[in-house]
Amino acid sequence: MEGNPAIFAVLLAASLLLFGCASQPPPEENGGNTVTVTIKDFAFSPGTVTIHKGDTVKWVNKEAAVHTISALGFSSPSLRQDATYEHTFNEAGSFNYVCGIHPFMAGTVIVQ
Ligand SMILES: [Cu+2]
Repeated sequence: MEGNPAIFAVLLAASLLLFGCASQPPPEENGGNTVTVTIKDFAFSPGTVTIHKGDTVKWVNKEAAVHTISALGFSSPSLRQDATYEHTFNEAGSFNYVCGIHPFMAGTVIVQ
């Protein structure tokens, strides 16, 4: 009888682990993830991100210059240093965007 509680605890922990994994679907297949694009040195990094429908791209301005995200269907306000902007992509396609202040800054979001 004395060994049983320990065995039970191990089994419980194992089953919790298994259940925990099983209850989390593979994130890349189900949307709802957030991918971060950093703005630095007057460039978007990475310049091209590939995501799935329902995912969100979060832009973070990591420099003193003010930037925006400007695309056909959406645009951000002016982003000062450390400001962020998020957009959720619910349709598949290739979406090009630029900085509205520095149009030579370009990036692409590919939504699968
Ligand atoms: Cu800019």
